[in-house]
Amino acid sequence: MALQAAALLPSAFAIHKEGKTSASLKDSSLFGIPISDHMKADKREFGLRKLSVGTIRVQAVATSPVFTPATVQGKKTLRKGTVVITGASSGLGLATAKALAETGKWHVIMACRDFLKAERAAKSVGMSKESYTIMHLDLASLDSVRQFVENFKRSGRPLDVLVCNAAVYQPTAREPSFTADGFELSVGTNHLGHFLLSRLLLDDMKQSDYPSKRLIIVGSITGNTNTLAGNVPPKANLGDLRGLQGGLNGLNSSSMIDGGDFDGAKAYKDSKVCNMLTMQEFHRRYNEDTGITFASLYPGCIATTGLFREHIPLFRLLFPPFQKFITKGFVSEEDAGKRLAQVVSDPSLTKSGVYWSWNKNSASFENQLSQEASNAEKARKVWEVSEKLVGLA
Ligand code: LMG
Ligand code: NDP
Ligand code: PMR
Repeated sequence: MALQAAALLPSAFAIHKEGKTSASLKDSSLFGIPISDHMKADKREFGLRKLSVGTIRVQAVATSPVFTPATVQGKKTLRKGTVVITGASSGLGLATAKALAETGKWHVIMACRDFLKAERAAKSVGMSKESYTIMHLDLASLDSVRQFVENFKRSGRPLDVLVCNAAVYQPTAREPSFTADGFELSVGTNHLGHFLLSRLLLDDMKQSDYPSKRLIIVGSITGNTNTLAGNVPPKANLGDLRGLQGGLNGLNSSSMIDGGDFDGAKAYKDSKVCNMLTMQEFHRRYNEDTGITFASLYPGCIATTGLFREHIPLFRLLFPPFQKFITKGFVSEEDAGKRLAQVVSDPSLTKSGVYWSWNKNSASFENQLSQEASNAEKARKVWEVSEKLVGLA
């Protein structure tokens, strides 16, 4: 298939254009993080860089799968890490891909549903063509997830870090829509697609010889009812999981995890609770045996991303200034990308089972999850029901 063939190309239609200007940042202290001397070099990788202006190039180079060669870093020799980022075609995923690619220490696999959009996005932020590979992944189809995993394995690359970042949010939908497998779209994409992906790729991560292997699942404050943001209605609540158990198909079961009526904003928040619970369940089951770090995070309110594309225009107009000037929770895409890039590669963020957040000075800290989002029993149940739904049990 065209897409699968394309998925193995490191770079196809390459369109260079001037990148977006970035929001201001206090470079000296890297958003105020106290940086101990020995960490400075690593942290500075995520400082601001100028983006290149280029021309339109068309290129179709078929390469055989390559194992990234070792690179020399000062005295130590460490090969380039390989990081898979889902939904790297816009917003947080793209900004993270850019931040990691420009360190020269990472090869980014951009796992995206729209190949051309991803290619344009990579070029638009100035990522060099050797720094990334785009592979097709539609999380709203379990077949596509399995196909992606096969393609990745065939590429021969090791898997060092997996970032489950992609998401959809349908705040204005009156009726649910569904994935190829008949799951309500937000939970199907944000949770179930990622659940299958990360389960299928766990063995590859185990086999990697990279010094710090990580599985990162992006969470959010809005799924946490121990915060003000998490109390804006509709609130996340997985209830007794009766809808999830029934397959979220809206026919013989509710499309909502708790069995209630469809609400797109709630479905998104519920999916984020599942993401945060899944991270903790991974930690409990696999951290000790595998040494893999499992982490989640709230990167800040990135009010300008495509996540709000389905919201009404008035919301999209007012939301960024509201977050900037009233809640002060706003963070630019670029700064949020640097935060997630830290969770991917900062040598000081290796603790597993943690939900990272950043304070006003942009220093990272271990945050407290809400009661539901840290309920071990619920995490186990979500895991067990999910593995049945995706065909793993
Ligand atoms: C729903 O509406 C939508 O229907 C749905 O489609 C989806 O978008 C969903 O969550 C997403 O939201 C929520 C709606 C109702 O909120 C609104 O957006 C309406 C706005 C009302 C405006 C109020 C004035 C605020 C002043 C700001 C002005 C400027 C700019 C406008 C910006 C617009 C962008 C938002 O929400 C409500 O019911 C409103 C009341 C919400 C308050 C919730 C807070 C409750 C807190 C309770 C206790 C907290 C305890 C926890 C302790 C934490 C400690 C830190
Ligand atoms: P964007 O919409 O900009 O990015 C979402 C990405 O997910 C896009 O690349 C999109 O692809 C991709 N995607 C959507 N559906 C699928 C699918 N079926 N298969 C593969 N990829 C898919 O939003 P954000 O960057 O804001 O969101 C990124 C993450 O950050 C999400 O997990 C979100 O929950 C989280 N987050 C965001 C916050 C914010 O304030 N924006 C706050 C807290 C957390 P395409 O480009 O093709 O549409
Ligand atoms: Mg919120 C107090 C701070 C705060 C923060 C950090 C956020 C983040 N929000 C806050 C407060 C409020 N919001 C308040 C007081 C209101 C009522 C006016 C409010 C409203 C609101 C809406 C309607 N907020 C929203 C929406 C959305 O549609 C967004 C959403 O829920 O997406 C699921 C959203 C968000 N607020 C945030 C963040 C981070 C989001 C969106 C993204 C996400 O959680 O992934």
